[in-house]
Amino acid sequence: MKALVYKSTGSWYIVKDDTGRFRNARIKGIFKIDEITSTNPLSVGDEVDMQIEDEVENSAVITKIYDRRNYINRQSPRVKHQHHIIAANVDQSVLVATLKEPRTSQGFIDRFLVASEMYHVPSAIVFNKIDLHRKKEQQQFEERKQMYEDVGYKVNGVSVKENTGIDGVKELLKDKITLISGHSGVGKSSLLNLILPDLNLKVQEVSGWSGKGLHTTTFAEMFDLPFGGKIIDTPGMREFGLVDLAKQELSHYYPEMRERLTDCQFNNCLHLNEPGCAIKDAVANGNIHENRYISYLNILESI
Ligand SMILES: Nc1nc2c(ncn2[C@@H]2O[C@H](COP(=O)(O)OP(=O)(O)OP(=O)(O)O)[C@@H](O)[C@H]2O)c(=O)[nH]1
Ligand SMILES: [Mg+2]
Ligand SMILES: [Zn+2]
Repeated sequence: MKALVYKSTGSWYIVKDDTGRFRNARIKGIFKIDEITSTNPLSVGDEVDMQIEDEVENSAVITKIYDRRNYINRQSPRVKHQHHIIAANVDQSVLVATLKEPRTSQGFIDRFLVASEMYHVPSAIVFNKIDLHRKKEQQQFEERKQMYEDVGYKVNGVSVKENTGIDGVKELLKDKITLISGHSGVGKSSLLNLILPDLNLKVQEVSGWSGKGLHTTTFAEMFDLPFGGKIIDTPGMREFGLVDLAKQELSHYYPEMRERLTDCQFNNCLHLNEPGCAIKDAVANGNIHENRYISYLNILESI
């Protein structure tokens, strides 16, 4: 019987079968998937075949994994060269960011966007905790919103605490399979609890907030949205390591650069100091946001 993986801990899984029933499943034996070296063979969003093992215990054995439409990788936090597949077969990736408690840097946001472009997964940004914005943050929010919308990304400002802007997020999520990412403490689980009132996901105690991020969610998990679609909550992340990215490719993953690349004099232009560079011209003319170019340089240097 076909089933969909809703939760993966790396050693056991929760799957939903074709009849809509949830089961505890495990893998029997070893099967290799694609050519990826991954610390977890199956991830949330994987389509599988399963056999019922025990009706009473509600257990099942996974016997086959179907080819993935796409998958989202993260560098394993423990082993540098190993990848950890966070989710498979997603329609879009949404970053929850905050300008305060904790602060999400532009560099982190741009790394997220680059990673999504690499996977060919459409992405959007939700700025949460706008209730905490004072004049400075509000101005920064408006600047960033404009900057990212100009490039073509959707940006929403919300407060889960005060229930503002949530309709816009629901519209964004409707009928799609969405992966939610962001630093620990930005309110990913809180957002899901608001959208899915019966859910009761564990969130950080307000008193426990130390500014460090305590990682309240430990495994990625998928949920059905009552208005259509699915959403995947993930553990908070500190950094966005970009796996398998060459310097030469980076500008392809900045949409505003990608569309101008053929205008550079050299086709291997890195847009640093080369003559006839269309990207540097566009930055000088204000057609590419200077902050985006700066983040490009920072990422380039880190590769
Ligand atoms: N002021 C304010 N606080 C919020 C808002 N949304 C969430 N919080 C608080 O932020 C804290 C962290 O929320 P979580 O939902 O646990 O964050 P998370 O992103 O799931 O964190 P991890 O699971 O560790 O990745 C909690 O104390 C929430 O009550 C908001 O809109 N405004
Ligand atoms: Mg959480
Ligand atoms: Zn160039």
